[in-house]
Amino acid sequence: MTGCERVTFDAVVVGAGFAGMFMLHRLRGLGLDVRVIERGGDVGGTWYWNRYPGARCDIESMEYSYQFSDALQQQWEWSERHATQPEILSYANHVADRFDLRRDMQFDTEVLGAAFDEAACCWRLDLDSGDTVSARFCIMATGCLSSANVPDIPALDSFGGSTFHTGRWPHEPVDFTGLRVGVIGTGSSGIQAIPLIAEQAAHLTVFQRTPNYSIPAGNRPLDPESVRDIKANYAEFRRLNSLRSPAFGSRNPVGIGGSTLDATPAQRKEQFDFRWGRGGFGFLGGFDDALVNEESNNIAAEYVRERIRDTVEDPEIAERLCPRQVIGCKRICLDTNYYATFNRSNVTLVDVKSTPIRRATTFGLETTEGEFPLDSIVFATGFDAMTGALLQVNPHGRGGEPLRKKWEAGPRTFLGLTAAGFPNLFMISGPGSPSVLTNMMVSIEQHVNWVADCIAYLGQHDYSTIEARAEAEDAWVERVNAIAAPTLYPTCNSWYLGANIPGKPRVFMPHIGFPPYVERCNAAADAGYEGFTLA
Ligand code: NA7
Repeated sequence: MTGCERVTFDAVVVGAGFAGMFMLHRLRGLGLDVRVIERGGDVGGTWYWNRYPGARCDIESMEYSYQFSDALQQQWEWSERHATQPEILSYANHVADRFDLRRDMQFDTEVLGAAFDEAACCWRLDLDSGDTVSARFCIMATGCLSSANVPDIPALDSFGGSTFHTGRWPHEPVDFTGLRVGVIGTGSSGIQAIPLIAEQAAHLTVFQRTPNYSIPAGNRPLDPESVRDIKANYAEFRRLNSLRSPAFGSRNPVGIGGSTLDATPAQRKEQFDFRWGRGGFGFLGGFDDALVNEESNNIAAEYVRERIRDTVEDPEIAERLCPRQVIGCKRICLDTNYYATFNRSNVTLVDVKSTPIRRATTFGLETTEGEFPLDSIVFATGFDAMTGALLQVNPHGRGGEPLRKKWEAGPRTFLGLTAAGFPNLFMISGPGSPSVLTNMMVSIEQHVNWVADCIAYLGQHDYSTIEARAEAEDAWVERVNAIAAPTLYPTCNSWYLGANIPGKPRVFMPHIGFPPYVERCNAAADAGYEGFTLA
């Protein structure tokens, strides 16, 4: 541990969501002095900020939880198949209390910048409190979906009503009773919020740019017998999940497999009917080629379009709600009564692709078709995903190189955990790792464990720094692209590609496939951190 004597902390962790919380716990276990810096007022990350009506996790609750403590997973009781935001937040609070995490956390504090001091071999972080803290290790646990995207609507300042973003929802209750509300955006957040806002508001106008595929969530109270069954063998349940590409769903019904094209129409219908009725993720699981064969994909897509046409009474509105892109290219949404909401007399659907929003006015939004009077606008317009929060802090590495410059043409990492030129900086679920294509809790724990083990190794072998090698990073970027290229993922404008943010480089950011990824991370560590320079 040479050259780093003057640091304030051994490690600084940015973010107190599920990644930052577990990172603190693991590093404390190594005897490190750690400080977590969090811009929110408490723990929970995504679940602290996304308090909009209807917010729920799309991963099932028996899986969307930590596995590092068996006592914790045995004692915590989830109530529903898909947990609500308040329930997940109370889980985060329980974990913070149980492991006494808050005493090393600093809330309501934003990290404005971070720079590697080569002479002192430490990271210096500037905080909005005016303080600077230094640490040997800087761990960015800033989340994949935490930098809110608010579209640049001309004259938005002139709007006289209230505005909200789903990802920065107020902590006080929001009451839309008697109001005319506009929701912009029909991704997961919009699709969850729209049915509930429609029930409360006097009138709801939905401004849709691209229709999305949504499958019934099939949410329900958890069956006590199935909970007992999972808890009796939780470790095995976790192990089986970790062997699957998205790291969840080992209990989802097994499909026919093979190509959709080889199945008879009756077999296809049976699979899709069953999966649609069962609800939740797993709709595409009947066959193996939904995300690699366009024709097969279109059979599944057409099935969903048929369900939309069955549900929505006005055929013209139904057609407007029918997505045309590849199904699964954007993350599939799960809903409760989304399409049926468009049968309500107080709901209007506006297609802002054919009639774009021109500007905001004092009284509402003006499209090329006319003005829509509104009292409130809800932005369900998503996030600058995967890189947004990292680039906001914009760490400066060796030679003062800003991450923004290094990533000008798209993110470059080794293992989605580290970047060449940025010693002792780790990213939890960074671009180039499976992250958003998996159960995030599983990916978070795998990353945190890898980072903690790495830091322990450095201590045991008296190394001060670890840094990804440029050639290892180049090969990794190539690998992530090569895996994604033959799939259907690059065919639409998704946030996986950064295509939702004007000007963002179009690069497929996540690594597809959890098990081979974990194998690669473990192999690097087992070989004495192959692909890294240890100094
Ligand atoms: P998403 O999935 O990025 O959805 C954002 C929505 O907002 C989507 O329908 C966008 O249309 C729409 N959008 C974005 N910018 C605009 C503008 N300028 N005008 C009109 N419409 C716009 O974010 P969510 O918060 O719903 O979900 C994010 C993830 O959180 C989700 O996948 C789950 O993992 C949980 P577009 O499709 O870009 O045309």
